Amino acid sequence: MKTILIWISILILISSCASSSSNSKEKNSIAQVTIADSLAYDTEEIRTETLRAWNAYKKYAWGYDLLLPLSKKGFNWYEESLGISPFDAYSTMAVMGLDKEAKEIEEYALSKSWDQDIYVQVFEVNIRILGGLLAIYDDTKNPRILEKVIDFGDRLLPAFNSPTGIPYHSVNLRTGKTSGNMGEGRGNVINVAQAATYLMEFGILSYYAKDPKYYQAAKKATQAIFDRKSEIGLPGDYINVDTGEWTNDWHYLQAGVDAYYEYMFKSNLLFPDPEISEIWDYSLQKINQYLAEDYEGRRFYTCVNMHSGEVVKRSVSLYDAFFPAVQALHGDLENAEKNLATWDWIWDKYGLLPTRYLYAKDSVEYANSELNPEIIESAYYLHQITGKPKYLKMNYKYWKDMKDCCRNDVAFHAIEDVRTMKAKDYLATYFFAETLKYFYLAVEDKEKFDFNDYVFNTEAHPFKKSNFDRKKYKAYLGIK
Ligand code: DMJ
Repeated sequence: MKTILIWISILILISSCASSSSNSKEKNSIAQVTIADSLAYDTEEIRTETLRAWNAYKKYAWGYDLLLPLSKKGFNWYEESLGISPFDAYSTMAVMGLDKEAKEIEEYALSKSWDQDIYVQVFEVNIRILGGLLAIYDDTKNPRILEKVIDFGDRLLPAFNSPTGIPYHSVNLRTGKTSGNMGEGRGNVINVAQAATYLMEFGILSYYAKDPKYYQAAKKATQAIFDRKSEIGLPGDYINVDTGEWTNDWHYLQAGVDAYYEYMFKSNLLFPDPEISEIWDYSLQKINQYLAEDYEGRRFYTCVNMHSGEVVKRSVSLYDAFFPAVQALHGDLENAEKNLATWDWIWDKYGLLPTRYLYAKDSVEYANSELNPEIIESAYYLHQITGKPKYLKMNYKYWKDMKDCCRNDVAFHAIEDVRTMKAKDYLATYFFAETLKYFYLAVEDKEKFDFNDYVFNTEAHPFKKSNFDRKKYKAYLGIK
């Protein structure tokens, strides 16, 4: 009986959305009522699915970085485990009220030693481990967790000791030695996202440690990229950390650049810094001028040459689908809605997003799809910001499709090819941090989690704005 009622409520929601046109009357008209009607069911189901996948990680892969859900074993990124999944999972457990699981992860974090003789990728461990640890501290205020966070942050800092202030690709957690990762002869080259996605975690760490050194390192890296923009105001995509020279002259919003923009905007929401917000305002104008392309009636953000601004490839990647969320949060709803409409259109072609899509050829370039969160994140933001029910409907659809193609007997798995839906033996750590969380928050009660109270890092760890005192942050971060 309950199931029938639930489905009736979803059908009412979907048909209401379909019949309401995109005029202003749509705004707020059905959203509240229908969300309220279907709330209990949806949060419940997503919570149950989260627990199911989490218990599979615990059973088959506890202590490893992540779960291989088809072969049912653990997998590590490096020769020693960092145990990444729990750090990524904590804030999702907390948001879902899974207190026992959250407590277990807090204990696990306390037991973890970072004195490991391994080279770790600074970008990836910053957003997942440092971000995850900060989320635990933000939530618990456990001083022993703060010691762990500071210890981890201190082990990343040597990566920023380069002639340019741009971090090296990898750092050894024990020795502080650094390394590149681009292969023989390419020198210490990294992409823009790896170079300059630190303002949020390092800002929060500076705030809690009351020590500006972290934020200042992150800021220097962001400024180092921005200062090397071309004559038309665009950065490239790959840069030599030692010389500051661009080694590739393409520019886009795809993985490799994406979070550089996300952080120069979002960090200002927690820690307003005029020098960073100026960089964001300038950059956004350039994105709109050079990357936005209307092609056959749809909005794309394309790949251009950083010097000429000419289109070099009509390609988009599923990572770019984070940008409607940023546009909407910035207040540019017109472009946010156009942009997300394109992503939803691509989703409908395949029932998932392929990793890379060539829009002028209407074909897939990289066909894999790995439970990524970006389109869900943007639909969640746009629903919260506009109140339009069509964005909630989108997330229902994505959830249903993802369950159809990617759910197995123990958890969820990635897809090797969206055209065949062949399963891939991989469950990325961000599935716990981001994908499940955004699905859940899309239908969560505003009284339990108010979107307006938080800023999410790029790995969806939520930080409450009111935790950061507007009178103190400048001193703690060293902002003039
Ligand atoms: C996440 O790890 C982060 O959001 C990152 O910034 C890029 N995208 C992946 C998930 O797709």
